[in-house]
Amino acid sequence: MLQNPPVVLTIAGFDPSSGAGATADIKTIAAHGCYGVAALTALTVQSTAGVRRLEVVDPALLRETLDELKQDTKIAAVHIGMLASAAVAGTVADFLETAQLPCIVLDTVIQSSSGATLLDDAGVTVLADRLLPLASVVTPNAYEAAVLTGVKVDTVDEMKQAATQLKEMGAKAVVVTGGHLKPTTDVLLASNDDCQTFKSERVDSTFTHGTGCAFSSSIASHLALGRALSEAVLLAKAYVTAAIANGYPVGKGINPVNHMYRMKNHPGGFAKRMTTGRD
Ligand code: PXL
Repeated sequence: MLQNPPVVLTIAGFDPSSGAGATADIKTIAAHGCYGVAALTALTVQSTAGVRRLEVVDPALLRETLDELKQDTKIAAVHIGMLASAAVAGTVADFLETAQLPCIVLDTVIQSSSGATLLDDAGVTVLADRLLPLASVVTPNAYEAAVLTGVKVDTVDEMKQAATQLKEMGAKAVVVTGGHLKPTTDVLLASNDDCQTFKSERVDSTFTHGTGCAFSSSIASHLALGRALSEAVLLAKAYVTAAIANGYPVGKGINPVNHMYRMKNHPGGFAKRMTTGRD
């Protein structure tokens, strides 16, 4: 008998171009064979050309959505992306403090790659003080690690130091991503203080919109499927690298990763495979 796919909850903003944010997370979660549900924190006006404006969701509406999903589904993992404001970040912290949910992956979204602010300064304080200790793992990039720790984060050694500092601030485990490095290098500092580095060749591609969301949602999906954190990070890095390499131009700006690249292996698509039972 087929087992039901585990449910992964993403708490994230809406990017209408679906390169980043909740709709991109849902694609990533589906690509891993999990079932995605979403609670929106903000609406953005954006395309591949950049973020124009954002509108924060009413925190009461977000809380009702979270409570509704929690009482209806068995959530196997939680992914947290863009939070927009201190009020929204506080609402998510309030919910998680009582909800007792497993495998919480906190992607510390602060700024878009085009430079738009996606979390206000008061929100960064709530994220650091309240959400960091609630998460099973936090996944800052080098810039976010620098904002959260207050120190420069550029080299692999600095990424390791930042990860140690984030653990001292209450994080259980930390992955600092170094997509800016050549080869790209991610540093995992596990809960038992084991430190691993993950390297992959830098893909020469501009299809990089949404890499952080895809990486953190992939980790959440692997944890939901019962994998250990170090395996989840290894597989998530491989997923994002392939998703960048398989990108195609949707718009005129920084184009999205191809979340569904694995479907290319099935000529005729999933519909044929599901109706015939053959690839
Ligand atoms: O990549 C960070 C990010 C997360 N969530 C939303 C976004 C962005 C970047 O633009 O728009 C909704």
